[in-house]
Amino acid sequence: MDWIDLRSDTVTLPTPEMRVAMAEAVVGDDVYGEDPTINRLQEMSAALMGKDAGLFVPSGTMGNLAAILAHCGRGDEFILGDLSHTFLYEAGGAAVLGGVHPHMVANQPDGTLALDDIQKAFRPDDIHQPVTRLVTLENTHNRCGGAVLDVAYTRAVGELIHQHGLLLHLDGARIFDAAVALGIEAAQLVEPVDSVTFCLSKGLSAPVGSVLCGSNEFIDQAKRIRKQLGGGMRQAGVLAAAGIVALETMVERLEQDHIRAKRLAHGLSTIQGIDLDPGSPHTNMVFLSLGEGVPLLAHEAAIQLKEAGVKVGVIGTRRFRLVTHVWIEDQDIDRAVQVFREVLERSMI
Ligand code: TLP
Repeated sequence: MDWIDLRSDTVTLPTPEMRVAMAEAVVGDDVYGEDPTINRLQEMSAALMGKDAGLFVPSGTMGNLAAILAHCGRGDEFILGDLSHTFLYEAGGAAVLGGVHPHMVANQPDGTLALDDIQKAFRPDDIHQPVTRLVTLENTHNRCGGAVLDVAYTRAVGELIHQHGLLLHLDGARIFDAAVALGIEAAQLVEPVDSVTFCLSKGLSAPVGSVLCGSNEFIDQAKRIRKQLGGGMRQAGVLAAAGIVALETMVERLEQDHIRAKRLAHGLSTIQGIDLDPGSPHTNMVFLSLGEGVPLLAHEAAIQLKEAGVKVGVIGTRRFRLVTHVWIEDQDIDRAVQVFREVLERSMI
Protein backbone atom coordinates (compact mmCIF):
# COMPACT_ATOMS: atom_id res chain seq x y z
CA MET A 1 0.00 0.00 0.00
CA ASP A 2 1.16 3.56 -0.71
CA TRP A 3 0.68 5.08 2.72
CA ILE A 4 -0.34 8.64 3.34
CA ASP A 5 1.74 9.04 6.48
CA LEU A 6 0.74 12.10 8.49
CA ARG A 7 2.13 10.90 11.83
CA SER A 8 5.19 13.15 11.72
CA ASP A 9 7.67 14.87 9.43
CA THR A 10 10.24 12.48 10.95
CA VAL A 11 8.94 9.77 8.59
CA THR A 12 10.45 11.52 5.55
CA LEU A 13 12.98 9.45 3.62
CA PRO A 14 16.27 10.76 2.22
CA THR A 15 15.84 12.29 -1.23
CA PRO A 16 17.63 10.76 -4.28
CA GLU A 17 20.10 13.69 -4.21
CA MET A 18 20.89 12.89 -0.57
CA ARG A 19 21.54 9.25 -1.39
CA VAL A 20 24.04 10.26 -4.10
CA ALA A 21 25.75 12.70 -1.74
CA MET A 22 25.91 10.02 0.95
CA ALA A 23 27.48 7.50 -1.42
CA GLU A 24 30.09 10.01 -2.60
CA ALA A 25 30.87 11.67 0.76
CA VAL A 26 34.53 12.15 1.66
CA VAL A 27 34.82 10.94 5.26
CA GLY A 28 37.28 10.62 8.13
CA ASP A 29 37.30 9.95 11.86
CA ASP A 30 35.19 12.70 13.40
CA VAL A 31 36.34 11.97 16.94
CA TYR A 32 39.73 13.26 15.66
CA GLY A 33 37.84 16.13 13.98
CA GLU A 34 38.94 14.70 10.62
CA ASP A 35 35.68 14.19 8.76
CA PRO A 36 35.64 16.96 6.12
CA THR A 37 31.94 16.48 5.39
CA ILE A 38 30.94 16.81 9.05
CA ASN A 39 33.23 19.83 9.40
CA ARG A 40 31.53 21.44 6.41
CA LEU A 41 28.03 20.72 7.78
CA GLN A 42 29.02 22.20 11.15
CA GLU A 43 30.47 25.33 9.53
CA MET A 44 27.40 25.78 7.32
CA SER A 45 25.11 25.30 10.32
CA ALA A 46 26.99 27.81 12.47
CA ALA A 47 26.83 30.36 9.66
CA LEU A 48 23.10 29.79 9.18
CA MET A 49 22.48 30.28 12.91
CA GLY A 50 24.91 33.22 13.22
CA LYS A 51 26.91 31.40 15.94
CA ASP A 52 30.64 30.63 16.26
CA ALA A 53 30.44 26.87 15.90
CA GLY A 54 28.24 23.82 15.35
CA LEU A 55 28.28 20.22 16.58
CA PHE A 56 26.73 17.34 14.64
CA VAL A 57 24.72 15.08 16.97
CA PRO A 58 22.68 11.95 16.22
CA SER A 59 19.33 13.40 17.32
CA GLY A 60 17.45 16.44 18.53
CA THR A 61 17.16 14.77 21.93
CA MET A 62 20.94 14.49 22.25
CA GLY A 63 21.38 18.07 21.02
CA ASN A 64 19.08 19.43 23.72
CA LEU A 65 20.58 17.18 26.40
CA ALA A 66 24.18 18.10 25.52
CA ALA A 67 23.19 21.78 25.60
CA ILE A 68 21.54 21.52 29.03
CA LEU A 69 24.46 19.56 30.47
CA ALA A 70 26.99 21.98 28.97
CA HIS A 71 25.19 24.99 30.45
CA CYS A 72 24.28 23.48 33.85
CA GLY A 73 26.01 21.46 36.55
CA ARG A 74 24.55 18.93 39.00
CA GLY A 75 22.03 20.60 41.31
CA ASP A 76 21.43 23.49 38.93
CA GLU A 77 17.95 24.14 37.62
CA PHE A 78 16.59 24.90 34.16
CA ILE A 79 13.24 26.51 33.42
CA LEU A 80 11.14 25.00 30.65
CA GLY A 81 7.55 24.81 29.40
CA ASP A 82 5.20 22.13 30.70
CA LEU A 83 4.34 21.24 27.10
CA SER A 84 7.91 21.38 25.81
CA HIS A 85 9.36 18.40 23.97
CA THR A 86 12.24 18.33 26.46
CA PHE A 87 9.81 17.96 29.37
CA LEU A 88 7.37 15.55 27.70
CA TYR A 89 9.41 13.38 25.36
CA GLU A 90 13.09 13.28 26.21
CA ALA A 91 12.86 10.66 28.96
CA GLY A 92 13.96 13.09 31.66
CA GLY A 93 17.55 12.91 30.39
CA ALA A 94 18.75 16.14 32.00
CA ALA A 95 17.64 14.97 35.45
CA VAL A 96 18.66 11.34 35.00
CA LEU A 97 22.07 11.85 33.42
CA GLY A 98 23.02 15.32 34.56
CA GLY A 99 21.33 15.84 37.92
CA VAL A 100 19.84 19.02 36.46
CA HIS A 101 16.52 19.90 38.02
CA PRO A 102 13.64 20.85 35.68
CA HIS A 103 11.40 23.74 36.77
CA MET A 104 8.18 23.78 34.77
CA VAL A 105 6.34 26.89 33.78
CA ALA A 106 2.96 26.73 32.00
CA ASN A 107 3.20 27.05 28.24
CA GLN A 108 0.77 29.60 26.84
CA PRO A 109 -1.37 28.29 23.94
CA ASP A 110 0.90 30.17 21.50
CA GLY A 111 3.97 28.23 22.65
CA THR A 112 5.48 31.07 24.68
CA LEU A 113 6.27 31.20 28.39
CA ALA A 114 4.88 34.38 29.96
CA LEU A 115 7.76 36.69 30.93
CA ASP A 116 6.24 37.12 34.38
CA ASP A 117 6.11 33.36 34.88
CA ILE A 118 9.75 33.01 33.83
CA GLN A 119 10.79 35.73 36.24
CA LYS A 120 8.79 34.22 39.11
CA ALA A 121 10.57 30.91 38.50
CA PHE A 122 14.02 32.43 39.14
CA ARG A 123 15.34 31.09 42.46
CA PRO A 124 16.58 33.39 45.20
CA ASP A 125 20.07 32.87 46.60
CA ASP A 126 19.04 30.40 49.27
CA ILE A 127 20.81 27.20 50.31
CA HIS A 128 17.47 25.36 50.40
CA GLN A 129 16.93 25.84 46.66
CA PRO A 130 18.61 24.76 43.45
CA VAL A 131 20.50 27.36 41.43
CA THR A 132 18.67 28.69 38.35
CA ARG A 133 21.02 28.56 35.39
CA LEU A 134 19.11 28.22 32.13
CA VAL A 135 15.80 28.81 30.35
CA THR A 136 14.79 26.76 27.30
CA LEU A 137 12.29 27.71 24.62
CA GLU A 138 10.95 25.68 21.68
CA ASN A 139 10.36 27.09 18.18
CA THR A 140 8.25 25.99 16.39
CA HIS A 141 6.37 24.66 19.40
CA ASN A 142 5.33 21.09 18.74
CA ARG A 143 2.60 20.48 21.34
CA CYS A 144 1.32 24.04 21.00
CA GLY A 145 0.25 23.27 17.46
CA GLY A 146 3.50 24.04 15.62
CA ALA A 147 3.19 27.65 16.83
CA VAL A 148 5.88 30.17 15.88
CA LEU A 149 7.69 32.30 18.47
CA ASP A 150 8.63 35.62 16.85
CA VAL A 151 11.78 37.71 17.07
CA ALA A 152 10.33 40.30 19.46
CA TYR A 153 9.30 37.63 21.97
CA THR A 154 12.58 35.71 21.76
CA ARG A 155 14.48 38.97 22.19
CA ALA A 156 12.37 39.92 25.23
CA VAL A 157 13.11 36.57 26.89
CA GLY A 158 16.81 36.93 26.03
CA GLU A 159 16.96 40.39 27.60
CA LEU A 160 15.16 39.28 30.76
CA ILE A 161 17.30 36.27 31.41
CA HIS A 162 20.63 37.83 30.40
CA GLN A 163 19.93 40.71 32.80
CA HIS A 164 19.82 38.07 35.52
CA GLY A 165 23.04 36.41 34.36
CA LEU A 166 21.21 33.32 33.08
CA LEU A 167 21.46 31.49 29.74
CA LEU A 168 18.94 30.76 26.98
CA HIS A 169 18.77 27.55 24.93
CA LEU A 170 16.38 27.05 22.05
CA ASP A 171 15.01 23.70 20.95
CA GLY A 172 14.79 24.75 17.32
CA ALA A 173 14.05 21.27 15.98
CA ARG A 174 11.85 23.03 13.39
CA ILE A 175 13.48 26.47 13.44
CA PHE A 176 13.44 26.66 9.64
CA ASP A 177 9.64 26.19 9.66
CA ALA A 178 9.47 29.19 11.99
CA ALA A 179 11.84 31.26 9.85
CA VAL A 180 9.99 30.41 6.64
CA ALA A 181 6.61 31.20 8.26
CA LEU A 182 7.94 34.60 9.40
CA GLY A 183 9.76 35.26 6.12
CA ILE A 184 13.08 35.94 7.88
CA GLU A 185 16.49 34.30 8.22
CA ALA A 186 16.85 31.73 11.00
CA ALA A 187 19.91 33.64 12.27
CA GLN A 188 17.73 36.64 13.07
CA LEU A 189 15.33 34.48 15.04
CA VAL A 190 18.04 32.80 17.12
CA GLU A 191 20.20 35.89 17.65
CA PRO A 192 19.07 36.29 21.31
CA VAL A 193 19.81 32.67 22.30
CA ASP A 194 23.08 31.29 23.66
CA SER A 195 22.58 27.91 22.01
CA VAL A 196 20.22 26.29 19.54
CA THR A 197 19.57 22.75 18.35
CA PHE A 198 17.98 22.24 14.95
CA CYS A 199 17.03 18.99 13.25
CA LEU A 200 17.96 17.77 9.78
CA SER A 201 15.77 14.70 9.99
CA LYS A 202 12.30 16.22 10.25
CA GLY A 203 10.85 18.45 7.53
CA LEU A 204 14.30 18.73 5.94
CA SER A 205 14.14 15.01 5.19
CA ALA A 206 17.68 13.90 6.02
CA PRO A 207 17.82 10.39 7.51
CA VAL A 208 19.69 11.22 10.73
CA GLY A 209 21.00 14.12 12.70
CA SER A 210 20.73 17.49 14.34
CA VAL A 211 23.19 20.30 14.85
CA LEU A 212 23.84 22.14 18.10
CA CYS A 213 25.22 25.66 17.65
CA GLY A 214 26.66 28.24 20.02
CA SER A 215 29.92 29.92 21.08
CA ASN A 216 33.29 28.18 20.56
CA GLU A 217 33.67 27.64 24.30
CA PHE A 218 30.16 26.17 24.62
CA ILE A 219 30.67 23.82 21.67
CA ASP A 220 34.00 22.58 23.12
CA GLN A 221 32.15 21.67 26.31
CA ALA A 222 29.21 20.13 24.40
CA LYS A 223 31.66 17.99 22.40
CA ARG A 224 32.97 16.43 25.60
CA ILE A 225 29.40 15.75 26.74
CA ARG A 226 28.46 14.26 23.37
CA LYS A 227 31.38 11.85 23.88
CA GLN A 228 30.16 10.98 27.38
CA LEU A 229 26.71 10.27 25.96
CA GLY A 230 28.21 7.92 23.38
CA GLY A 231 27.49 10.27 20.51
CA GLY A 232 31.07 10.64 19.24
CA MET A 233 30.68 9.12 15.79
CA ARG A 234 33.43 8.14 13.40
CA GLN A 235 32.92 8.27 9.60
CA ALA A 236 29.50 9.86 10.00
CA GLY A 237 30.19 12.16 7.06
CA VAL A 238 27.91 9.81 5.11
CA LEU A 239 25.12 11.16 7.32
CA ALA A 240 26.33 14.75 7.33
CA ALA A 241 26.37 14.68 3.51
CA ALA A 242 22.61 14.21 3.53
CA GLY A 243 22.35 17.04 6.06
CA ILE A 244 24.22 19.39 3.73
CA VAL A 245 21.82 18.56 0.89
CA ALA A 246 18.94 19.10 3.35
CA LEU A 247 20.16 22.61 4.18
CA GLU A 248 20.82 23.43 0.53
CA THR A 249 17.62 22.10 -1.00
CA MET A 250 14.90 21.50 1.57
CA VAL A 251 14.49 24.73 3.53
CA GLU A 252 12.61 26.99 1.14
CA ARG A 253 10.16 24.29 0.17
CA LEU A 254 8.88 24.05 3.78
CA GLU A 255 6.41 26.74 2.75
CA GLN A 256 4.69 24.08 0.62
CA ASP A 257 4.11 21.98 3.75
CA HIS A 258 2.52 24.97 5.47
CA ILE A 259 0.22 25.59 2.49
CA ARG A 260 -0.77 21.92 2.43
CA ALA A 261 -1.42 21.94 6.18
CA LYS A 262 -3.89 24.78 5.54
CA ARG A 263 -5.51 22.77 2.75
CA LEU A 264 -5.81 19.80 5.11
CA ALA A 265 -7.27 21.92 7.93
CA HIS A 266 -9.74 23.51 5.56
CA GLY A 267 -10.90 20.11 4.25
CA LEU A 268 -11.24 18.67 7.75
CA SER A 269 -13.17 21.72 8.95
CA THR A 270 -15.99 20.75 6.57
CA ILE A 271 -16.47 17.37 8.31
CA GLN A 272 -19.12 17.08 10.99
CA GLY A 273 -17.63 15.80 14.26
CA ILE A 274 -14.16 17.27 13.78
CA ASP A 275 -13.09 20.17 15.98
CA LEU A 276 -9.92 21.85 14.78
CA ASP A 277 -7.79 23.56 17.42
CA PRO A 278 -8.26 27.34 17.19
CA GLY A 279 -5.68 28.87 14.89
CA SER A 280 -4.51 25.49 13.57
CA PRO A 281 -2.34 25.24 11.53
CA HIS A 282 0.47 27.66 12.29
CA THR A 283 3.06 25.79 10.23
CA ASN A 284 3.08 22.13 9.16
CA MET A 285 0.96 20.60 11.94
CA VAL A 286 -2.80 20.27 12.18
CA PHE A 287 -4.27 19.51 15.62
CA LEU A 288 -7.85 18.32 15.95
CA SER A 289 -10.24 16.53 18.28
CA LEU A 290 -13.25 14.31 17.76
CA GLY A 291 -16.43 16.10 18.81
CA GLU A 292 -18.65 14.70 21.56
CA GLY A 293 -21.15 13.28 19.06
CA VAL A 294 -18.54 10.96 17.53
CA PRO A 295 -18.85 7.46 19.03
CA LEU A 296 -15.17 6.64 18.36
CA LEU A 297 -12.01 7.22 20.35
CA ALA A 298 -8.98 8.53 18.52
CA HIS A 299 -7.13 5.20 18.56
CA GLU A 300 -10.22 3.42 17.16
CA ALA A 301 -10.57 5.98 14.39
CA ALA A 302 -6.82 5.67 13.70
CA ILE A 303 -7.18 1.93 13.06
CA GLN A 304 -9.91 2.56 10.50
CA LEU A 305 -7.97 5.40 8.89
CA LYS A 306 -4.94 3.14 8.62
CA GLU A 307 -7.00 0.38 6.99
CA ALA A 308 -7.81 2.95 4.32
CA GLY A 309 -4.13 3.89 3.92
CA VAL A 310 -3.91 6.99 6.13
CA LYS A 311 -1.60 7.01 9.17
CA VAL A 312 -2.23 9.67 11.80
CA GLY A 313 -0.71 10.64 15.15
CA VAL A 314 -2.93 9.90 18.16
CA ILE A 315 -2.05 12.30 20.99
CA GLY A 316 -5.01 11.91 23.35
CA THR A 317 -8.19 9.88 23.81
CA ARG A 318 -9.97 12.08 21.25
CA ARG A 319 -7.04 14.02 19.78
CA PHE A 320 -4.87 13.79 16.68
CA ARG A 321 -1.80 15.50 15.30
CA LEU A 322 -1.38 15.47 11.51
CA VAL A 323 1.92 16.64 10.05
CA THR A 324 2.60 17.59 6.44
CA HIS A 325 5.99 17.04 4.81
CA VAL A 326 7.71 16.54 1.50
CA TRP A 327 6.08 13.19 0.71
CA ILE A 328 2.55 14.59 1.11
CA GLU A 329 1.12 15.99 -2.11
CA ASP A 330 -2.17 17.83 -2.73
CA GLN A 331 -3.91 14.61 -3.81
CA ASP A 332 -2.80 12.93 -0.55
CA ILE A 333 -4.37 15.76 1.43
CA ASP A 334 -7.63 15.41 -0.47
CA ARG A 335 -7.61 11.64 -0.05
CA ALA A 336 -6.91 11.93 3.69
CA VAL A 337 -9.84 14.34 4.09
CA GLN A 338 -12.10 11.96 2.18
CA VAL A 339 -11.03 9.00 4.34
CA PHE A 340 -11.63 11.00 7.55
CA ARG A 341 -15.09 11.91 6.26
CA GLU A 342 -15.93 8.28 5.43
CA VAL A 343 -14.71 6.94 8.80
CA LEU A 344 -16.66 9.52 10.80
CA GLU A 345 -19.83 9.24 8.70
CA ARG A 346 -19.76 5.45 9.03
CA SER A 347 -19.38 5.70 12.82
CA MET A 348 -22.40 7.95 13.14
CA ILE A 349 -24.86 5.83 11.14
N1 TLP B 1 9.58 15.10 17.91
C1 TLP B 1 8.91 13.91 17.44
C2 TLP B 1 8.37 13.09 18.62
O1 TLP B 1 9.38 12.86 19.55
C3 TLP B 1 7.21 13.74 19.31
C4 TLP B 1 7.80 14.30 16.48
O2 TLP B 1 7.28 13.39 15.83
O3 TLP B 1 7.47 15.49 16.41
N2 TLP B 1 12.37 18.79 19.77
C5 TLP B 1 11.18 18.80 19.16
C6 TLP B 1 10.39 20.05 19.17
C7 TLP B 1 10.71 17.66 18.53
O4 TLP B 1 9.52 17.70 17.95
C8 TLP B 1 11.49 16.48 18.53
C9 TLP B 1 10.99 15.20 17.90
C10 TLP B 1 12.73 16.52 19.17
C11 TLP B 1 13.14 17.69 19.80
C12 TLP B 1 13.62 15.31 19.27
O5 TLP B 1 14.19 14.98 18.07
P1 TLP B 1 14.78 13.49 17.84
O6 TLP B 1 13.60 12.63 17.53
O7 TLP B 1 15.72 13.67 16.70
O8 TLP B 1 15.47 13.09 19.08
